[in-house]
Amino acid sequence: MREKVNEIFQTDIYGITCEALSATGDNLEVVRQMINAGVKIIQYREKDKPKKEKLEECKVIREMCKPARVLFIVNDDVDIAILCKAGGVHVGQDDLPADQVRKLVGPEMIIGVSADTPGEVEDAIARGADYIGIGPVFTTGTKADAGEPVGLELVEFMAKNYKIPLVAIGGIDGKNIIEVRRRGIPCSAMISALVGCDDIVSRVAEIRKTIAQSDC
Ligand code: 3NM
Repeated sequence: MREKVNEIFQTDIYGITCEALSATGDNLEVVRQMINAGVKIIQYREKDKPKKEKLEECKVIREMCKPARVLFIVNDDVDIAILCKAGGVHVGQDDLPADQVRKLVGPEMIIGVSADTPGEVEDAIARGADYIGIGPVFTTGTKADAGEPVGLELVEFMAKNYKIPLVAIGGIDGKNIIEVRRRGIPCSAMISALVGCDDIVSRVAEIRKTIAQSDC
């Protein structure tokens, strides 16, 4: 997968789990619906579950993603990503740096890093990150410590100045995704806009219709 990272991150929607916010109350159902909706990148993100439980869920999700050719990424837990043979792992600024993560995960796994300043992006690139998550672009209620919104100007700056695949995150929904795309980042990560609805397949179809009707 890693050699195809540029191609993979041309996709429009990067889905992220959050059981507490999900309409069905079940991560596996959320993932099943995301896969049926044609979402091609799915991240497992659970802050409050015991690791043992997270590993079991991730093993099941990995098996669901494989036949659908969906890139499965584990948030934060490098050990779980290795153990469930995920396609990728995503780390924040307070987690292990990408060059150290690489030593643990080997040459094949995709490493994503959250960064919200040019300095953080350049550091992550120098340490061998494969993609960068930028946010929060808009106000979000999903991540308490996300900080102030970085705004669309930064999205545009990052898109113009860095060749590495970028993912926009934070407060993105079926409407403002168009603004993010217009500023040059094709791939948007979403939690509440997807997991919070009963029918993720219809929601994704609606978002894609809006994208198709827009000029970007
Ligand atoms: N990371 P929603 S914002 C997980 O800025 C996460 O790095 C962020 O949730 C960052 O789509 C965020 O519901 C929450 O706003 C995204």
